[in-house]
Amino acid sequence: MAGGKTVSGRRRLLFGGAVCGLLAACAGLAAAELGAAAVRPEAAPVAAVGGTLVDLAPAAVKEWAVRTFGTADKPLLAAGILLVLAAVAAAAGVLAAHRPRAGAAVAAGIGLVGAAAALGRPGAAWRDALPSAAGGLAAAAVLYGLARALRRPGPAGAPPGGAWTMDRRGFGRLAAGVLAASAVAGYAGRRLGAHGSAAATASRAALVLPPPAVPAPPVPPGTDPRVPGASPFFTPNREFYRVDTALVVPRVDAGAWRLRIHGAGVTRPLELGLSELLQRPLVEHDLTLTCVSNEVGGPYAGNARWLGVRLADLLREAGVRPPSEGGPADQLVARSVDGMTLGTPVETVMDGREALLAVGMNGEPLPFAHGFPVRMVVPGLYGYVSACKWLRELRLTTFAAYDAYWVRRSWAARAPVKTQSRIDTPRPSARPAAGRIAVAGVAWAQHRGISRVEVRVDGGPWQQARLAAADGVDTWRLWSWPWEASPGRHTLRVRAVDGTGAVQTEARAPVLPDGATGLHTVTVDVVPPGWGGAA
Ligand SMILES: Nc1nc2c(c(=O)[nH]1)N[C@H]1C(S)=C(S)[C@@H](COP(=O)(O)O)O[C@H]1N2
Ligand SMILES: [Mo]
Repeated sequence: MAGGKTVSGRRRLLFGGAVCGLLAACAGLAAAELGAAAVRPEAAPVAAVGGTLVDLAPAAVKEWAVRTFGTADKPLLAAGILLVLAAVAAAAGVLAAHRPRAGAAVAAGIGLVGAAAALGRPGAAWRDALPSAAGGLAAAAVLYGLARALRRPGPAGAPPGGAWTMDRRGFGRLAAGVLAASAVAGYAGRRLGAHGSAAATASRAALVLPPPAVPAPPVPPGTDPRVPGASPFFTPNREFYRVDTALVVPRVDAGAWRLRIHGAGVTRPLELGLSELLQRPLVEHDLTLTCVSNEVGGPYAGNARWLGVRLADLLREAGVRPPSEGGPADQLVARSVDGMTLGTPVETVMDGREALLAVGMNGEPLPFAHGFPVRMVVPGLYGYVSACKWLRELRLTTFAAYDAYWVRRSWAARAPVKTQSRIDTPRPSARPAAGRIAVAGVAWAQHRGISRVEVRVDGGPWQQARLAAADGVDTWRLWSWPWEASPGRHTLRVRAVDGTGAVQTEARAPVLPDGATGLHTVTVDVVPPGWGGAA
């Protein structure tokens, strides 16, 4: 046996090495967490690598992820990154068990990957590389130390030759120590990181929104018939859908927030803080926001009462004229603090509709997830071409000269909302009892309004649904239809007619490039009365 490695020695190097690699990864992540607390949460390695992957992913992959995982796509992405990291770390550990220096070098290299990703993120400064660099160094040091311990010659009489001869208990103690230190450092990093955004949290808590100079007209009675199982007219902020690329929700300190308005045709560039913005007259407006990634029947639509400054007024103040008045810019590019860009037609923003720089949502300052302190909303346009959250810059340019974020990823540059209708109840595959069943849902065609909704059962005629009262043309309209349902499997379909008289198309189109079309269809099994059906 002299000089040779035993089979069990090799196995120990393999498994012991992998364990060393995983422990080193824990130590590295914890060190990076501490570093990110000192720099900013977006600079943490998993967030930086995840953000890079989100930006690199082809539109089709992103669209598939949103469709398949919904809002769970972000935690799943993070979990995927951690799994890959674990695999690479285990491999580095096995290498380290044979060649400690080489293994440590690989660990440091993983840190460099994180650092490079962090440096490539929007708004990154050199210090954004620090969390990953610290993580890489910590991982390298821990891996080197553990690998050396693993290889240390054991007591006299044990087989020599670089096999694992350190006693298990000693190694176990070392491993437990590394784990405990990592847990403490990681936890401290998290706590300190939360403390770092305390100023933003406090600024939101302290923000008192001025009353609107132009309040929304009273909501007419009857906008919300409250059919059980159907969407409410106003979507509570907590339930409002969220679609964005931010793996870490930006928490902007309102006191430090600035907005810059500049570009082609701007004769008086503006730069404002929040208090200056709030000195302007505030307008209240009810508006349904919808996402271009919403499948027919999907959940990415919500209705809120927004409070904000008229964007057209601010643009006029800056000297901007729309193209119809000879202005040179036809595109308004909004940029967020996290580097997102969204392009909106200047003509649309200035045509008299209530395009707002919103500060309030359903009676409170914007939630962080919905763009605090200021976001844009424009009636009639999908969110990705209008609703920039965490806004920090408005630049006037042309569609010919500049493609915004989603346009570079094969989505359409211009995207007015398409007429859509959705059946909220009964749910697909429900088993309601035969008899009268309330079919109900929502229909939207922002800035055109909804004039009619029709429901069809199986191959029967289109029947007119009962429309709830309309709260203007920019919000969705609730509808219901009393169905005398007979036992058996039935298919319900819905379609809407917009305010111009155009009927929602049945033609199916995918969400890419400018929004899905087709009719929402729900199949239910109506059970004979007395069978205990359920919606
Ligand atoms: N900064 C930023 N703003 C953004 C996005 C984003 O990814 N980043 N997504 C847009 C999209 S695609 C939509 S549909 C709306 C969604 O707004 P909500 O999350 O408040 O519902 O925000 C828009 N504004
Ligand atoms: Mo969207």
